[in-house]
Amino acid sequence: MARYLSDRTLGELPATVIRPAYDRAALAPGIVHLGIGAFHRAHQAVYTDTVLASGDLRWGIIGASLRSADTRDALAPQDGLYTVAARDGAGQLRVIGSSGGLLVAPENPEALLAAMARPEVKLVSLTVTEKGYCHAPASGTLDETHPDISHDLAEPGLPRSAIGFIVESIARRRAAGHAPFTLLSCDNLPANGRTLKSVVTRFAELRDPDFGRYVADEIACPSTMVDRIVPATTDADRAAIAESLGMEDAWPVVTEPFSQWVIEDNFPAGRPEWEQAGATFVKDVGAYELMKLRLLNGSHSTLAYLGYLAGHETVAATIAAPGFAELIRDLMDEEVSPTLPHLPGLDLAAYRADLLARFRNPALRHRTWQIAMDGSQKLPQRLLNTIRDRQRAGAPFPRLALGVAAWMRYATGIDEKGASIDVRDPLAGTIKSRVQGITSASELTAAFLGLEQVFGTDLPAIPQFRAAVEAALTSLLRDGAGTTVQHLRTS
Ligand code: CS2
Repeated sequence: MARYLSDRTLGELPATVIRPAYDRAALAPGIVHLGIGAFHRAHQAVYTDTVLASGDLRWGIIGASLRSADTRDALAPQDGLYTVAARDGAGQLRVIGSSGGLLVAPENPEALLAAMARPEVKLVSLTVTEKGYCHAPASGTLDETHPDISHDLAEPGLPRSAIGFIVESIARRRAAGHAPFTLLSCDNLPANGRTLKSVVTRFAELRDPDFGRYVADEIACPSTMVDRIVPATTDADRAAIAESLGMEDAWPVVTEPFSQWVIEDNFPAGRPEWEQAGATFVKDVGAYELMKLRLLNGSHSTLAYLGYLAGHETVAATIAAPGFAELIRDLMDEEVSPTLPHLPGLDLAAYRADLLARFRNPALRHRTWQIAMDGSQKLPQRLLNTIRDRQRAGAPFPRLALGVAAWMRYATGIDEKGASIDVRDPLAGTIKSRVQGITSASELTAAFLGLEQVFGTDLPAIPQFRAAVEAALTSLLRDGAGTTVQHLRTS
């Protein structure tokens, strides 16, 4: 029988593999994390692992999946241990031990609520992706018509959404006289702490206005900027890592060496000293967030849609194709950077150069299809808010508009060879019914711009915006993505 990674087999790993240097049995669960996907496991769980290794054992993580049992099924037999492989050529392997309990919310909502209500839990952190906030992406406010929100308001003791779990557990702590936890959003949303606070407060208010006031007054929601590129693990990754470990790991994560975490220092219930692992605590993360969302994620989404349409499977393959590196460089230099506030001590030119190198990392197989998911939730903070700023400044934005048009072209669900695209997006159904049978760029633009939850009411009313998107879409439909990108270079 295959040998697996576990507390029992840790001692048998090759000496080169870094492993938890603390007594895992002595960990107290100070953190409940919602959404234990690859990103959390390669980012916050690693920073926390370093804090635990320093001897502060108060911050063990109870990890919950809000949907599938996959992660728990893979990691529970391994006592929650897994490997992080940081790759850019050579790889370094590190086994992470910070995740202890693993819960699957739909199997047993009560177990998760009980964990979140434990007095030693000081922090509830989240990586539930943009759509997990059940908000309208254009406005950032709670979508009160969201089916999970209606459900969780009707059945507060059996929540489905992260928001429902958070609010019910706050109510239980309050009733039990436990101090509130701090809520830490680690998703790529603008002002993620503020957005989380707004949806949670509104949800609590809908339950009871007095409770809404309590949440508004008592729950701290620091904002964060999180950054590490973490593609979905492949079977080839599993095989290569098993080979190096000399044993199986059912779900390792593969990532880049780069990692960044900037956090607003507002933790009334206390916090781990993540600065020991390189996190930066600041008064205001706003400028860092804008820089990262607009430069990294804006470029990523643009590369994902155009790259997928041009037939490229990964980001590294896309950026290596003719015209793409120039497109992203010019997008960042000419259109995005002028919208960013000045950050003292930060060399923006070096940051942009690093980004291009990170996108080129050939050791990461980051699929364009993966990043293309949930575009309706991502576009506002990645591209549309930047366009708003450019428009206000009277400045052009052809490359940003191309990114938006590429999303539209992709979201029609048919690729350049006429094959169907597996579009994963909460609005996929709505979009499909809106664009059915439409082939002209102008009608498609109009159909998409009618999505108020994405574009708001301001953008569609701006003639320059409409015209730029329609021009880009015309070229994508007529010439295809690869040629459109190459022409940009020569035009
Ligand atoms: C990516 C991000 O999938 C996506 O949408 O743009 O997950 C990106 O890799 C991270 O934000 C990097 O920090």
